[in-house]
Amino acid sequence: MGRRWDESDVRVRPNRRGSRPRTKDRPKHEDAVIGRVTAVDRGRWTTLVPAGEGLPERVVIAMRARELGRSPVVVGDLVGMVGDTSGRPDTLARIVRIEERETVLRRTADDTDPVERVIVANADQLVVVAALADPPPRPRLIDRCLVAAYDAGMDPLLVLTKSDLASAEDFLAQYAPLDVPHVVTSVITEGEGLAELRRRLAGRSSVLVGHSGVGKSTLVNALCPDADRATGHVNEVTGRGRHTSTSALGLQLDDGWIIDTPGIRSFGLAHVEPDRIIEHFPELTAGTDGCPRGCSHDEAECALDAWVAAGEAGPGGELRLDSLRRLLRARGGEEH
Ligand SMILES: Nc1nc2c(ncn2[C@@H]2O[C@H](COP(=O)(O)OP(=O)(O)OP(=O)(O)O)[C@@H](O)[C@H]2O)c(=O)[nH]1
Ligand SMILES: [Mg+2]
Ligand SMILES: [Zn+2]
Repeated sequence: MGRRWDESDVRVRPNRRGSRPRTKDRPKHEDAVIGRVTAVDRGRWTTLVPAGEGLPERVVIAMRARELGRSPVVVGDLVGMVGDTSGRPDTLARIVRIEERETVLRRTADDTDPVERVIVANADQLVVVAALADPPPRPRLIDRCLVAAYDAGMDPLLVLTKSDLASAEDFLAQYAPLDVPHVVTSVITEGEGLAELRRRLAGRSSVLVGHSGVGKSTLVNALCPDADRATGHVNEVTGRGRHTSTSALGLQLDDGWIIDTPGIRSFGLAHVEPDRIIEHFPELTAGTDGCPRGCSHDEAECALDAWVAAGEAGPGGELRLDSLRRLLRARGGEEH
């Protein structure tokens, strides 16, 4: 299954702002073998190591070396390993370093989870998955996921599932001014959506996020038949999924990677600066020159209102400003 990858597949490019790479110790272990983490389970990291030095592509299970300290090693990380990296049964390698990360998707501590978490590393596309029904879409959570994508320097893609149950039209209208690419899918009726999704995943490293029960694992199974990801039923009483997936899993596509994650209830965003969001509204950025220092861009003194009213942001400027404010507000407060 799938195309092999090697280190040349890891695109080298200047870190985008906000990817917050770890600076890391230069290799002490020159002979370390590089693998990509695909799963983490109770102190064991599953990695995929490309063919090399007479060995085929293989799955290598590893523990972390003590010298790694407390730094998290997450799905998507490229890690250097020493020890037994043969991938033979009952062997265990040691992770001695984490390669510099291109992106980091994180969420800050919030009411539902007191710990800041790095969710995945090195993904370049954040696929925000929402169901059109069962469970109903939660725009606020979607907005927060978009903010997280902008903050992490990842391209967002909105995937609306279960189109066999409800139409996407009304829902999409509120996203139109944001210009986020979207795909509408149904695993029941299949159709064009899944093919379009495949095209958008090609050549990329994508992570699926969304509420429990929206159909993330179902999508992954449709995209990679070997995945055999467990899928769950949406609870009829609460309308919520049961959190069928309990940990992240990286899977290789013919061309690219996809990471399935457990359903989230919230997305803590306390770490996100307003400027990181405004960067994604290029026609508005010049309008902030007239703002008072430290402007939140969501206050009476903000210069953006006058700028937009004067037509400086072009047609549709008002709707764009509304969307910007919606995302700015999405950073704080309650989520529904
Ligand atoms: N009608 C319909 N049901 C779907 C569709 N996609 C998924 N489902 C159903 O939705 C339920 C939840 O799907 P999962 O794939 O387990 O959802 P998930 O997002 O992985 O959930 P967690 O792992 O809990 O985060 C399952 O019963 C699926 O069969 C769809 O397009 N249409
Ligand atoms: Mg799942
Ligand atoms: Zn302002």
